[in-house]
Amino acid sequence: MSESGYTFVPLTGEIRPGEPTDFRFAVTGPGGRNVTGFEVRHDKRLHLIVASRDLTTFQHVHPEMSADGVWTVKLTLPAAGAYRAFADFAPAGGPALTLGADVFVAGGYTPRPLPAASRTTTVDGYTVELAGDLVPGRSSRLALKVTKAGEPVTDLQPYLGAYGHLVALRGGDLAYLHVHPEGAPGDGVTKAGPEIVFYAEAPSGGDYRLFLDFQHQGQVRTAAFTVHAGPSAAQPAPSTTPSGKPGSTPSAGEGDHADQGEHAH
Ligand SMILES: [Cu+2]
Repeated sequence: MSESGYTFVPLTGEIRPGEPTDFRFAVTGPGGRNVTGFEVRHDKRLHLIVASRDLTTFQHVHPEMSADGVWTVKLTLPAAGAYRAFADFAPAGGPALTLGADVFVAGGYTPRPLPAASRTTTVDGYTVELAGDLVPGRSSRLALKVTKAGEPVTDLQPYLGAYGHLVALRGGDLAYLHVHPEGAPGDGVTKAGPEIVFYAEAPSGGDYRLFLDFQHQGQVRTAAFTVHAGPSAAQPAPSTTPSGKPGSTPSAGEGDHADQGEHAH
């Protein structure tokens, strides 16, 4: 939640499940004061990502800042449990940062396993197919192909200066990956679908959850995938317990990709 002298400070107390709440926060700078000067990146001064700890819900929203540097956005967190909010911004004259803070919603909580890894997911009648692999320690190309009713979608609309926005979070600790799109609308090269191409670097092996925001026919939707970076999770660790102990059986995700978050604006 702190880096380079900047701190992400949530100001909202209790949040109840399913109730729209004004989520308020500030970013304080090296002097301890609220920062009010931000660079515009991808059309906005600050991008706020909120994911449930189990990575089954995701929202990408754009809060408004008051003159005193307090940001506010209406959030509805669907169920009790732990969430992580990420503020992605660059203070004027400062470094680009992504700072995270935990947000809790009171009530009984049943954690769900990470949905099973898959190269295809669906959202609102769109199918999104992933080509390419996350590779620990180096940048790799990921292409996401959008189709609807079997037909490639070739008229994606620019959203925040790109045909798609991809957020990748590591399953174990919600580490936030920086992902760069290839090309931009209007550059004379980048097509409006069906493929959206990104470069992403996984800092380690393990499971990651990818969330793709794309806009078509005036509506933004989020497609979510679980992907594994590095050697298969099913591989036994070298030289561990000599006998007996059957590994846990991670029969995760019963075809569970109906977890697309809402994209509030
Ligand atoms: Cu954003």
